[in-house]
Amino acid sequence: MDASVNRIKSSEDEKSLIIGIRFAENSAESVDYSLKELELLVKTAGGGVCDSLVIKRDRIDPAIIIGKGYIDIIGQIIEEKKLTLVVFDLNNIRPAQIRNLEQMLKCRVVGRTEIILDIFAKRARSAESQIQVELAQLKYILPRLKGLGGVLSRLGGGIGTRGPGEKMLETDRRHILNRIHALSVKLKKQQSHRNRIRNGRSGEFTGAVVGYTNAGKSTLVNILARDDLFVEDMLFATLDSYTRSVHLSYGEKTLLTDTVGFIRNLPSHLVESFRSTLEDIRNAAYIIHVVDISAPDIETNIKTVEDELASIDCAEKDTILFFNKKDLLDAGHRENMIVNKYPDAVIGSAREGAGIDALKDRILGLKRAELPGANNNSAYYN
Ligand SMILES: Nc1nc2c(ncn2[C@@H]2O[C@H](COP(=O)(O)OP(=O)(O)OP(=O)(O)O)[C@@H](O)[C@H]2O)c(=O)[nH]1
Ligand SMILES: [Mg+2]
Repeated sequence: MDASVNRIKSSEDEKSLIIGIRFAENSAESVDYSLKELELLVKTAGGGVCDSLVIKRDRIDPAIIIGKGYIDIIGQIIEEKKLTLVVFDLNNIRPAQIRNLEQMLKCRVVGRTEIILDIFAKRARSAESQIQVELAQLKYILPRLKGLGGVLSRLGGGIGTRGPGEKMLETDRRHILNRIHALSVKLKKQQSHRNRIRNGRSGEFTGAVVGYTNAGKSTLVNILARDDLFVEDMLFATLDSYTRSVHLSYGEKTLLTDTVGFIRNLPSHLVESFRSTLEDIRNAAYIIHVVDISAPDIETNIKTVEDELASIDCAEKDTILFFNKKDLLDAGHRENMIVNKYPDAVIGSAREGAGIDALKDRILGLKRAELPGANNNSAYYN
């Protein structure tokens, strides 16, 4: 049986309502921030956000997530604004909850995970990241098959259902398991290819540029390497690792690998699937952690990245914090706070080239410290 027969058409103009759930322990700001991020995610996935709603709850209703009273309110918004999609700011919504809500609201319902999977599916370019995304989709879908009546045909198309995994519509569990197996074998081959490339560079001083999505990692690698990587004001512009050579000073260079961005609540299957890409971080001699200094919730962004780094055993690696997008700050208030809190960080702007020399000096410091007897404790601020 050809699994691609039922390929669905992607819809580029879905009009959606996004809904945040606020539990007693959540602050209004954190729920708002997460909802703003979800809005950007939906837009990146090609949809439009027409309205948003925050609903207070003590707990998730096992059948319909929210209370019955809200169903009418949401139903009215859907009708008035002719919406086609409701997106909950929740991961791992149960299939039964989706089915119940869709029946009551007469509208498609998805969660954060589906949106992120969708973006990854759109962004995946290399053979390796395409396999990784498809694997993540299938692993996400597999345990949900039962709740969907055993087949995937109810998905119906649109945001949250696109990507390589969409080929598996109307396909049964056995088919999906076979496909997962075949993809895993393919991925292993790709990974050994990547390992060979990495080993070829083993003598080089290589760093990894990591950070929250949209922090400016690719822009920074561009300016450091004077190269032309794909930069865009959207989440997850980069899904593949790229390695570039960067001149530090006379006769001294480093290799720098640009990596996929992190985000709060990254679906666990995706983290798992992108492990091989993350291997580039693990194998790096040092890390440049890029932080968007203008982001509303810097501390949570930093913590998200640090937690991910810890989960791949990279917490102890030499790390240079680079606070980017300094040009977006009005007054020096936030900058002073950063300097006080992170005295070793470099503050600059990849777009304007500020802080780049200081950053190169810091890298050079790390490189020289690798040599026996070297002494380099200097810190640079910009
Ligand atoms: N104002 C300003 N914008 C910047 C700066 N650096 C990057 N940007 C912008 O921020 C957006 C994201 O930049 P990218 O370099 O793609 O960010 P990234 O971290 O690689 O993002 P992902 O690969 O999507 O995770 C783009 O619109 C950049 O032009 C900066 O120093 N100042
Ligand atoms: Mg990037």
